Amino acid sequence: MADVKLPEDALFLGFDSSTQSLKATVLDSNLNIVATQLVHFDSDLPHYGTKDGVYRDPSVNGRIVSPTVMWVEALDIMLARLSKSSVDLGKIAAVSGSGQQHGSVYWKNGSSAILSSLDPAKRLVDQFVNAFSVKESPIWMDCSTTTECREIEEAVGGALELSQITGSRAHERYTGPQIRKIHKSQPAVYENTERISLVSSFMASLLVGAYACIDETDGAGMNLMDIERREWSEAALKATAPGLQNKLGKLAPAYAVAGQIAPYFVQRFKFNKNCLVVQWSGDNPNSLAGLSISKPGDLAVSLGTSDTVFGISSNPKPQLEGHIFPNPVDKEGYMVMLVYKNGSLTREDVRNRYAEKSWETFNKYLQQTPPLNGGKIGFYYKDHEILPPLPVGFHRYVIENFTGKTLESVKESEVHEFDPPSEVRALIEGQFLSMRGHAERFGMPTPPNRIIATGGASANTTILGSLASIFGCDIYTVQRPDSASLGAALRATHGWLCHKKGGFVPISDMYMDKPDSISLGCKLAVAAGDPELVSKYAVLVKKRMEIESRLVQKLGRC
Ligand code: ADP
Ligand code: XUL
Repeated sequence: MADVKLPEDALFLGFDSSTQSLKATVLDSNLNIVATQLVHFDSDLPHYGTKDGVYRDPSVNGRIVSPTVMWVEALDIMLARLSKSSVDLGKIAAVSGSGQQHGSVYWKNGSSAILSSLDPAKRLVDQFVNAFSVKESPIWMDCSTTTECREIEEAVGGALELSQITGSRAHERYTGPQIRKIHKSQPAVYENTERISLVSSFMASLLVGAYACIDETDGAGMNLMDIERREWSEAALKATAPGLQNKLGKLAPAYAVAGQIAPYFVQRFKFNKNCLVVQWSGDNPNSLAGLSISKPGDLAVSLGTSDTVFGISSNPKPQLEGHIFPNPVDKEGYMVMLVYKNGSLTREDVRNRYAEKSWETFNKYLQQTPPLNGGKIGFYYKDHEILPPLPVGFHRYVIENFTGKTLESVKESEVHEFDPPSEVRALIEGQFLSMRGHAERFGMPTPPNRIIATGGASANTTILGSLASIFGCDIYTVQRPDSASLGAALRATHGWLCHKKGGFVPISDMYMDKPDSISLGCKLAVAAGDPELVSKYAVLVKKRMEIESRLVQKLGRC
């Protein structure tokens, strides 16, 4: 990288269009964070009436959507705020972003003309109100497509076959099943759609004023892409909907440039006309970049709206559980991931019911209850869960005579409710026991070298203490918990360098002369727990996985 340097006064901008908010991180050419900004959907855009950024449709089981134009208006507000801040938008050399994964946007026939002729005198939202054939985008929380999942799996030869082709079996939230549902239930709407974007490529399209490609990493979250060849899979396309390839456009690597910023942003917000828009990608893949996960023994645990566990792998084996995506900053490598739908919103729900609506009380309860919770195990699903696929419901068990050494002679009984402090511990331990059990089953390294925690709840070190005890490793955090927008800013920088160099360069080259950069600065938050406790938790993991299998057999998929 010696021959291409980042210009000294250049800035790099990363967005994160997530479930509850649009966030931004600005880096200088030393990769230090110089500004951050947030637009919160519920409170900054109350006229859409979302709760936690979404609509839960009471009339259709499992349908969860967000109004597409709300994401556009959030960009209007974000750019207005940034341009009024101390950030000189004219100095931004490149911009990229993260999108909540799997969510899809349906552009109405003729909308490319709107994109390419934006009027800088008007807000974006006023110009895009009529651009979408589907006004409410299905998002990752939706689980209304079980029928379509089974149809797609059957058409390609089974769930494992689909996983071997695309990196995952069919999942309700994945874009392919969502597209199939629209094609089947609203054929005229499907016909009236000229382009289907992911949230990531949608936001990139706004910035370049033309349809941006879907990047190969986020594209793996659709059940449509051949993960090895990084091309659309003919079998998966055929199983999903007719004429789909034309509506999806091309795929591009995450480090590629989607285009130059559209004249609209130059005129309205004083961006430099040479500012590059680097392909946007999914929030989890960009977090991988933001946390600089580059060793197979490192795991990331993201505690955001969803909870995710991810790491890297050079040769992962597609299975029925877990997901495989191309690594957005390594041309050959992959990332592997587990995803839970019941993350922060379920923690908030239990906090509100049992801990006086306060994180302080919640933490106090966690501190005053013993590790292993006296054998009290809980399963808390405020929303239909993904891992395991279980419907809404809370399930509680007490493992009597539990010494932590063996499961012989223990008796298990179902109970209605625990005392409030035990509820809090059962919720937190339950999630981390499940993560450990499923990570082991998926072949992720346990105990990991270390865990890097991110997402909103990673600010809570009491919660992280429990993570350290259960996984038996040190827990690190980064300077800011929004690693998805930080990762996007780093990927903007990486994409800029690749562009200047005329081809892919390893992201490690970008850090060589910046050993002190804050973005890399993970710090130890909690040291590894007592090894004896770690092995006691191993016994509890076994018990939990056993109960979980029984629950799945009894209650089935959502
Ligand atoms: P997103 O997935 O939308 O990017 P974030 O990563 O921003 O979500 O996380 C937001 C969540 O962080 C909130 O829903 C909130 O419950 C959680 N959170 C924030 N502070 C704390 C805390 N101190 N303890 C536990 N959870 C917290
Ligand atoms: C990943 C997933 C969620 C969303 C959250 O598969 O569904 O983590 O990306 O934004």
